[in-house]
Formats: sequence, structure tokens, C-alpha cells
Amino acid sequence: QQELQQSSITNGKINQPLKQPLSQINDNKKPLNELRSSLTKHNKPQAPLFTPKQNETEIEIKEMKEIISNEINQLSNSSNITSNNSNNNNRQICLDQFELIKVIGRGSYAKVFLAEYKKTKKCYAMKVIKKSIVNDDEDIDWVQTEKHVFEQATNHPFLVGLHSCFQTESRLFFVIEYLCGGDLMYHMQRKRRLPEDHARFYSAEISIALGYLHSKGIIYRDLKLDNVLLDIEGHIKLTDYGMCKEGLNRYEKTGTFCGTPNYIAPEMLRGEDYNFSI
Ligand code: C58
Repeated sequence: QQELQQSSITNGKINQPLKQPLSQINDNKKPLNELRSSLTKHNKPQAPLFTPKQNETEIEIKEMKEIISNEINQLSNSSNITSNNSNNNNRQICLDQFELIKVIGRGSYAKVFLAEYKKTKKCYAMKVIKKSIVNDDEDIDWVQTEKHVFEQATNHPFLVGLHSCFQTESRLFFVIEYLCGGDLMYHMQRKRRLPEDHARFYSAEISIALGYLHSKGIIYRDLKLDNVLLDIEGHIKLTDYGMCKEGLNRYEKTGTFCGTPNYIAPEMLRGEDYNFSI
């Protein structure tokens, strides 16, 4: 703490960097407003990085609760269809066996719930993908890739594993092992500044995780603070394999433009083909 205080004195800005998306930190010349409006013009609007003020939070939570209850109703309606089927084949996992607790994350094509598996009372992160979004062949490929990556990842210490997966008429479900420590974005906001040795530790674990995926011919392509989760001991695990590319050998390249705006790699911005360096 002392170190933090000292650095706040020597550099008055130290308490602020994370108010801006990371990629903007070095761009101090442009006024923040200008940057912000140009960002919303070109990219999808970003969720606020800092926890909003008290009232805003309350409103958000209220809205969230309504959304969740709607979603949970929708989900249980759609699960009725397949729960009838699964009575025939014993022991199949379906939505009835989970208690949905809350939404913990959302992406452009998926929503992630915290869910309790009723049988064991263990918590899982449940990633739900609407099938209506996955309609052409290319899209089906990435869902299959995601499942393949889960299969490879399940025994690795720094990658989240899969408990089970199933589907209803309208949705796909990935039941993922749950890490209760939050993500690095959350931790960096709380700490304001990550000590160098912590950063080195996280980088090392992330490198091991990426190295493992590369050795299996998989490019991860969506490394960002939100996807680096912490477990109860403070080790990291990467989550969200939705952006992975599989089946690449050492000499092959690929060119799909994808990722998250604030974290796009230079190769991709330049429109070049790329491989594991990404
Ligand atoms: C976390 N950034 S896959 C919330 N978001 C997610 N959490 C987890 N998996 C995923 N244990 C996400 C997202 C995915 C794709 C769409 C975008 C969001 C997850 C997996 C396993 C925990 C979370 C922040 C957070 C971490 C932990 C608890 C609550 C929130």
C-alpha cells in the first residue's frame, strides 16, 4: 500500500489509467471526449470500465433482475421440450438439473449464467448460445471448434474445462467449471496498478496456457483482461474459446478479422494473414 501511495504522489495520474480503455492510455494528446466519441462511432459501445455510482448500480441491478427472470422463464420454457425426450435416455444432462442464479457475463453471441448443479450443489458457469445466431455452415464450425477446444483444455491447469454440454430446440449450453475469483479486469481496477511481480506471474501462466493451445494447433485470438479468470488460489485460467481457430500447422496462416476492438493485434489491423503470433 505504501508503494501505491508513494507512486500516487510522484505521478498524479496513477489512480486514473483504467478509466480509459487500456489501448487509449498512451494517447494523452487527444481529449478523452473526442476519443470516446470516435470509439463509439467505429466500434461497438463498451460497457463502463468502472463500477457506476450508487444510483446507477441500483437501476442496473433492477433492470438486470427483470432481464434475468425473463431469460430464466424463456430458458425453462424451451427446456421443457427436450426434458421430455431426455426422460427416455436416463442420466442425460439438461437444464432442469441446474438452478440458474444470475447472469455473470455477456458477449455478442452468448450469455453466461452462474448455475448450480442441483445434484452436487456445485456451481458452474453456463454459456448459452442462441441457435438462431448460428445458422450458416461457417458459424456451426466455430461452435464445433469451441467444443473441440474444451475437449483439449479440460485437463490443463490454466484453461477452463467443460463439465458437460447439451442443447434445447433453441439454444446450446456449455457447462463450464466455475472460477470464483473474478477476472483480471476486476482485479486491476481494484488494485489500480498491478505490481510487476504479479504481472510477471500472470504473464507466465498465460504463456503456458497459450503455448499448450498452440501445441495442439489452436490459436486463441481473444486474449483480454475479461477472459483471464482467477481461481481461489490466485492462479489464472483462460475462458471463452468462441474465437479460437483450430487445425493450423506451423506453416499455415489464416486471415479472419476478429477479436475485441481494444485488443486487436497489429497484424490483424494491417489486414495481413497471421498464425500463432497473434
Ligand atoms: C467474466 N468476465 S465465456 C464474466 N464472463 C465470462 N465468465 C466466464 N466464462 C465466460 N468461471 C464469460 C464470457 C464468455 C463469452 C461471452 C462473454 C463473457 C467464466 C467461466 C468460468 C467463471 C466465469 C467475469 C466474472 C468472472 C467470475 C465470476 C463472475 C464474473
